Amino acid sequence: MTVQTWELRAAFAAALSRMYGTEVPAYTTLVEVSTAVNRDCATDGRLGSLDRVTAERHGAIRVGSPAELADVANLFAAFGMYPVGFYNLREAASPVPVVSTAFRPIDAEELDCNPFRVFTSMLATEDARFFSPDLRDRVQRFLGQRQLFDPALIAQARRIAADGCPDGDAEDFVHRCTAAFALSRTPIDKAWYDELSAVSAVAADIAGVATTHINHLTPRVLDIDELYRRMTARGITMIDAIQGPPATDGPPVLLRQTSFRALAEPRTFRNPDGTVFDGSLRVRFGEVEARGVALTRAGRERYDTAMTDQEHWDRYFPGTDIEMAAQGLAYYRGGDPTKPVVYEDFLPASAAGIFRSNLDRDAEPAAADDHTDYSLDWMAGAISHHIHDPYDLYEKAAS
Ligand code: OOG
Ligand code: NI
Repeated sequence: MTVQTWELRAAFAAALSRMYGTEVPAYTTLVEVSTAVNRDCATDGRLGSLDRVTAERHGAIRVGSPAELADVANLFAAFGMYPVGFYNLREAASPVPVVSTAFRPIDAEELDCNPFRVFTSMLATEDARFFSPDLRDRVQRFLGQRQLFDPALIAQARRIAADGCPDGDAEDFVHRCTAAFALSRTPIDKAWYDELSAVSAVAADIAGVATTHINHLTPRVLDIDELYRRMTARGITMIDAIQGPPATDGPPVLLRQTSFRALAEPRTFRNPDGTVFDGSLRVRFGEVEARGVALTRAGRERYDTAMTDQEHWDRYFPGTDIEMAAQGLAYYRGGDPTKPVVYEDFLPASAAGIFRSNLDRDAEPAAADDHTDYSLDWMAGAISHHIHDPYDLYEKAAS
């Protein structure tokens, strides 16, 4: 007998959540407050049942090379999580040297059973605005020598993606996959980490250490304004703003996110002379999200304009789902305005904002020309997986 894919995915999400809770204790507070907000929030269940919303998480991980991203794609495919969308965060108002995709379930039933998704970023080492040829070569050499995943684990993931996971193998497989994302205790080469930090804090987080780790694990709440108030009342410093659309009386759209500042976590470092010392790093933070209805291409265009003029939101978006549906701005199952299709993806401006807001400071990119060809097609080729277009998936969900 084989395990259902969604059960394997739910077990993986739960195991990562347990591990991350032991690594970042403030995460547990965030989950408690989120759970309480959801319980206290009257919900009609149209954007997901209370159980689904309260169990829902997205993770964020960062890798260094196309080969590492390909391994991640193969690993996540075993859990029924496939790449959706291409995010070029180098194009953001304040650029971050990564390109990203989100691994997630793509069918409505799979999403209903367990919607676990992981926003996955790859360091754009070819971007000359961040990496000189010399540094790029050294980063690529460093990345080429490390191994994030045991090749036997990736081979097993490929077998599971093709044939399913035998009952007896599930526990061990989930355990080994989870462990691959644990924070490493190996001392960090201080000089190398600092050299990369001078280019970009994200570059240091990715290529300054020998493994990858969960950067954050994000619970979903039904009322993010209330969550923000309650976390602040508990004395937890949140970033200045909620990213994404403003609070409105009308139907919630797309995705709203906020986070608390990255906490100093103890890490060990190694000096050039080989001596080891204790220090700390601030790279992991607690994020929370609220999800609304998925917008059509027309709705998304309108959203992008509205975001430049947030005080006048109601000039761009009507106040009811009925009007949203009638104007073709958002997706509803069978066109029925009482059945919104939930937005399952991310927003590039918010993602760049989330990356940024948690850096104490970051270097400005150099004025070099960017001759890279990172794109959705490039990424799909590099990982040998089709990258789904989110709009195709929403069309299908709405039909
Ligand atoms: C990813 C930042 C983006 C989101 O929710 O938009 C993100 C990262 O910090 O690695 O997680
Ligand atoms: Ni996130």
